[in-house]
Amino acid sequence: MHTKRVCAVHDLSCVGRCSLSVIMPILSAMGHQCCPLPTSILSTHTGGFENPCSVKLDSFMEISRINWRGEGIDFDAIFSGYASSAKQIAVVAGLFRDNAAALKLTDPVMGDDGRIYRGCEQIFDDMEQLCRIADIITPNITEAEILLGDTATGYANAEKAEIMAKKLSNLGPAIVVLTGVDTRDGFIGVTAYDRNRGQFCRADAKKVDASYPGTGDIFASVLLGALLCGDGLHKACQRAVDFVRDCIFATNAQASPKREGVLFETQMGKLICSKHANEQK
Ligand code: PXL
Repeated sequence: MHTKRVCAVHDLSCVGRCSLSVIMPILSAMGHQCCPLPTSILSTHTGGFENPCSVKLDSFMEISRINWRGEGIDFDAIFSGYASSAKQIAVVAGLFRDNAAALKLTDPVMGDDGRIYRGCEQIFDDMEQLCRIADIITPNITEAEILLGDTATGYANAEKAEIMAKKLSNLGPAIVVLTGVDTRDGFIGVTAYDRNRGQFCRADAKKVDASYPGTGDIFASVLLGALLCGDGLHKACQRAVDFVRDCIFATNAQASPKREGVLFETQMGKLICSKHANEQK
């Protein structure tokens, strides 16, 4: 299998274990080349730190896209997430056009637990347009509600999640993976809908009473990494759910502050794929 090249269009939050700080090591561990295109650089993420300082990279992003087009650089997958301007989302749409054959995964990062992340209100409509042209989207319940124009509650059980996932796939993406679903008593996980197969699937894990920033980014990275390794949708969802659960367990065991995110570093060995490791032999 040739090494897959992923363009990851997310912010770089220097402290707090989210976005590119977790995406790059995860995709690398899973055997893929990760080329970051930072949307912004922030001193910390916005969930739990007082005053992050940040620099938007809108012009840099567009120039990079043009540079890559001139160099004939293309990608097997485009993976987008947190964006803070319409211009940044337009660059992602440009990358989608430049890489027509790529797998296009959009995580429409806008909020969680019924609350909107700072600075994300102004990009709702542009994010919805981007979701329409993606192949896979991975919203949490709050983001799904925003995309569907519903009041943000942040809560859905499996039945409600199936209805939401199907509605979201009507916007355009063939696969919708809804995260943070109350799948069954005492469990939490994802509900996925594959429109081309007309099939739903679920993956879940025993609920732990804790939530941390960055787990959505970790989930989507492992999901994409697994799909690029050739796993089917259900297996890829379960691998991603299991990895997030393991990270949360490891973090709770050390009583680490919530805003520092999950201690994913200690769990990375679980992502290394023996298929890749044996290829040099
Ligand atoms: O993990 C989502 C995320 C990404 N980027 C930034 C964030 C957050 C969540 O708070 O603040 C900057």
